[in-house]
Amino acid sequence: MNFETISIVGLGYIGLPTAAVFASRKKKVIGVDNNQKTVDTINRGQIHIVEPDLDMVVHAAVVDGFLRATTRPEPADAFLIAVPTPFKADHQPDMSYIESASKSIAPVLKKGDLVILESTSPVGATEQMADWLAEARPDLTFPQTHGEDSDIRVAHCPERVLPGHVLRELVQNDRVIGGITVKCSEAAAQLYKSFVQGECVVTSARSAEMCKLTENSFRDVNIAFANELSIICDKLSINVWELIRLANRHPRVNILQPGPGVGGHCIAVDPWFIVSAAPEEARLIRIAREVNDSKPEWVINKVKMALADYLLENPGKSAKDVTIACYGLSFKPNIDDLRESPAVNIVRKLRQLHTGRILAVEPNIEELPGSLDGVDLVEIEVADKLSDIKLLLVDHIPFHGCAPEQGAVIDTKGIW
Ligand code: SAJ
Repeated sequence: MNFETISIVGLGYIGLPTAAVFASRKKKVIGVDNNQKTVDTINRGQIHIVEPDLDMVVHAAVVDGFLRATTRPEPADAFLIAVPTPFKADHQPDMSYIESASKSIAPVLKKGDLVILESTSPVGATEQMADWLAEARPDLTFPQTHGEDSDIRVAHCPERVLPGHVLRELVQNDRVIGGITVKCSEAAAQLYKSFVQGECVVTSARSAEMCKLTENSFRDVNIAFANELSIICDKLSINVWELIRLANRHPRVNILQPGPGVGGHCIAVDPWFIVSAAPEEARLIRIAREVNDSKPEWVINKVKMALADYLLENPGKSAKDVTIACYGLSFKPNIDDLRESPAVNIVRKLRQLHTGRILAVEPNIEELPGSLDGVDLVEIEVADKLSDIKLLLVDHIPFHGCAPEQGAVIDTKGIW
């Protein structure tokens, strides 16, 4: 099999780095995205997302002529679909992006092509994608009906890179590859081996889908354990951070870190795909989601209690005289990504509840999102000086070792 031209559909946090890495291996890459602005930015050799070093790799790929972006799919030898799979209001997976991406590439497919679904997906999504392709192209044969003799090969290969380390992890991590048939898996493995230094491990499409969901659920369940411990320890007046350090000295214990909740587009989403597929059976996975989702409310209650204490100690004052400073807004430390951030939700809620001033410190951004109207973005020193209650939400490096000298402190990350 010769994959000379590779098309990546969806040029976001996963698709764009993947496109750039293929292009850096001198493959001809056609990136497809339905956002014209994104396409124009990339064709100028620039990027629209924040990821260390990605700007350089994309710039080189575009200047050297290996990467080009377009809004309309064009013929290629392999297609990688890397579009979002959010969940709907009832926590059911939203497959509409995969559906429209499949339907958009169907007209340009030709005999011998390989189609890979990279998006994190509910179990059965790859087969569903293959059915959409087959419906649109009755003139071609597909593996779900024609097995190893099909014209088109279809596989699932979930991404598993950590935002902030995408370029390194894309190359170094092992890949799980689930073809609808063995030949589908082999074709996909051959494609990835052009840049993956980790192992390409082959399985079925359904196991590959479940594997990705399992990885993120494993982390969610373990973070939920840490978050639940933090609430229990607070009730029992035990320092949870010390407790975890002590327990982790046991050679077979490795407790994760509590925090204000779980954010990002992955860990707080993917476990729901397991729950929706097996609602009766996925009891622990559902409860872990609920524990993590309820942590922001617990933090807000801590702030309310600190405010009540403050007013008790300062009888002349009312709530509107009290300034609350919130340290950190991103969904995890040392990034500027505010998507699905529990910190942002907490600050927004506090803005609605509190009549006094609310300050936010976020060293990684220049201006606040519209959802935080009425909050003032300030430097650390200003927040330290002006605030009566300090709420640490993200353990950014600049916040380490600078515990505020005055005021009530609520530290959700245990660094002060
Ligand atoms: N968090 C904690 N305590 C911890 C670790 C994390 O509260 O001990 C919180 C973070 O603050 C953040 C959230 O969990 O709000 C998720 O952060 P993360 O760094 O654990 O993961 P993501 O969402 O950036 O990326 C995850 C990764 N999955 C795993 O580590 C199993 C990544 O490899 C996946 O590719 C990515 O999800 C994805 O796209 O699915």
